[in-house]
Amino acid sequence: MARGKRTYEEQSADPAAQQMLIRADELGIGTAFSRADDMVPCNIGGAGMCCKICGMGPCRLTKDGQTGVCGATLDTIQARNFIRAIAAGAAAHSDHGRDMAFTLKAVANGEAEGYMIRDVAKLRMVARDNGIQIEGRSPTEIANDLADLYIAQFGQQRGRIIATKRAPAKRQQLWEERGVMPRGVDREVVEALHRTHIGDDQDPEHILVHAVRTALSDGWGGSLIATDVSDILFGTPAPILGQANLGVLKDDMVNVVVHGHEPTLSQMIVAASQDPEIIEYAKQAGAKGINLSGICCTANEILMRQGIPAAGNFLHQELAILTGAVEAMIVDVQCIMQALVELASNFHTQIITTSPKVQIKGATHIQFDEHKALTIAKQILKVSIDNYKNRGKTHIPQVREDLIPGFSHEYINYMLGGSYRASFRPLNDAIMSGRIRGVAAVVGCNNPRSKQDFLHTYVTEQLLKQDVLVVETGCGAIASAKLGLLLGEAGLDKVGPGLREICETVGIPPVLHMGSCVDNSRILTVLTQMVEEGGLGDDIDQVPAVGLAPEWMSEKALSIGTYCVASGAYVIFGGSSPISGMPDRVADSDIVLRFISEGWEKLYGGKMEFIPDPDEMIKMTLEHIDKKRAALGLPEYDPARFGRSGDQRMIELEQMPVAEKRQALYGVAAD
Ligand code: NFS
Repeated sequence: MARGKRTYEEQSADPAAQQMLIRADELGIGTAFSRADDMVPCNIGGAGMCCKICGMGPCRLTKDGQTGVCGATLDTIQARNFIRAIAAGAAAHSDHGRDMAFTLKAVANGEAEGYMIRDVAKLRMVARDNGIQIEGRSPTEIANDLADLYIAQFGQQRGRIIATKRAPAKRQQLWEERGVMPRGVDREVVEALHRTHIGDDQDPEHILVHAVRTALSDGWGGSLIATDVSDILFGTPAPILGQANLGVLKDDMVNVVVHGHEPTLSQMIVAASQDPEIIEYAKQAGAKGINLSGICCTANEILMRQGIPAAGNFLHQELAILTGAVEAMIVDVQCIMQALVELASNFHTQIITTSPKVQIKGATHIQFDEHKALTIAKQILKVSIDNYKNRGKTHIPQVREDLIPGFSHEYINYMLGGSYRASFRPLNDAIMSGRIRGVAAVVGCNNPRSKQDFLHTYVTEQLLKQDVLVVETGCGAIASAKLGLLLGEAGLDKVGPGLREICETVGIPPVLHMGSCVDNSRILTVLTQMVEEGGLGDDIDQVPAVGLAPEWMSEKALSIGTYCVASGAYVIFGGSSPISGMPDRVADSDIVLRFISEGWEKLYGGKMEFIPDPDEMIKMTLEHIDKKRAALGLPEYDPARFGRSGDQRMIELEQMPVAEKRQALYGVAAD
């Protein structure tokens, strides 16, 4: 049925989502999908041409040569809008990292109920790499020092964020030369706000220098710290079986959905949900037990560590409640729609906010405190169980897919060589020979302005056919999971012959789920290790790799894109550009847009482009990969050259007549 401006099929590529959108209409309930149809985006603000940083405006610059009341030119306004978005994104990721570091400190001091140091090996490795003495010291002693060191990175005023030392040597030198080496996380974010206050930095290129420094404080600072500490406290991910989509909700169990980002709470909810006392409590309420699932990046955190199913990605948060089967949605920080509370009032679902930073009017607030984590997690679960009796009719779409997430860089390294010879050599060799044409990171959000999951999965599938190995994080990874691309056997018939051979040999799916959005730091580590392994140049900008965020919507995505560019990557965003200008109406209103592409490429070897058309995205990705291959002197990619030694070939050989098989295998005719 067509309604509003788009059909259900135009709103989402996911059949489970389509079912729930029909249900929403039957009930007369709006969702982000319908609100996006009703809300025409402001074309002036959308193009970055509106300035509202002071009370003399807002100033909308829509004519050639026009300036704001203060005299600000269009390019200055666009650069200011852009850096403010990046600063907000960097702040969000980094504040998450800060909280993780504080939790590590509390664990080291024995003050964090329910937590422990799960990955002592990673603790020791990270501590050693950061110059902390590890010999003869207990894990808590080491963790104490590491927590202090990491906490200090946020408020550090001078010097450089310590994790930047993990980048390739040449890249570090480039950052020093360009004046973008981040000093401290908070300092860069604060300076971004200061510089964009009325009457401060007014040279767009100069503003964008600091945009790069701010983003680097996220990627090689806050996010990297978040990933390190999460692994130390909750375990470094390794492949595990999981499931994704709304079909993971269960009719006969108490459904608790955790949504947000920080693993501190969700990990404790996982632990509490396995507590016999809580399971018994659920049974007494008439349920078979507790069924935990996740939405957004908190889903990724518990999916890749414990195999807890993902109910969906960003646009599934409302759809999960529409099933009528969710007793409680427990949220912490980031990507939580305010609409949840109003939507939930149509059902029995309780929205429970938990962060001291995030409250929503109408939601139940049970504040989380890592010092009493397990107690609070149990309290939250009891409130959820008590709500089971209020459940009405349910509509759970029976749509779910298996997946194997958990490809941390440590595991990829191990998987390529085993514990005997863990190494990135096989991956580099596969790229150098041309079996793998290059690597693409397909990451980022859902955006209701485009068909949910379509851009992610279309781009992913097309790149796989071109022998491009795909790594994914965030909501993009959940999109591919829902389509069944994160399973080896399910995906291999869709990939190119050379990539297939590698996947079969190593035993990996062609799309590697590397975690949540802060775990894009893992991708930086993989790229660095590929460089250090040798054969693919001496810096990240030489590796045949591209980053894509086809359905981006959050400011965090802009920060990620910017630190990836500054690290040397070509980054393609889908959808619209927040600084596009309107070149058809205002000449040269795309100066900033051009600068972050051509200008940044000259400065950092990476560039940022906004390309709405998925086929164009794929074309540009492949052109870039081939350009980088040629610059490295690697053989031209030729799909006909490989693919004759994998599992598929074995099946073909099995079916051949003996003589033909001898000829194929040994090059000799039958006797
Ligand atoms: Ni990333 Fe994760 Fe999803 Fe986008 Fe939001 S959940 S941190 S921002 S919407 S990918």
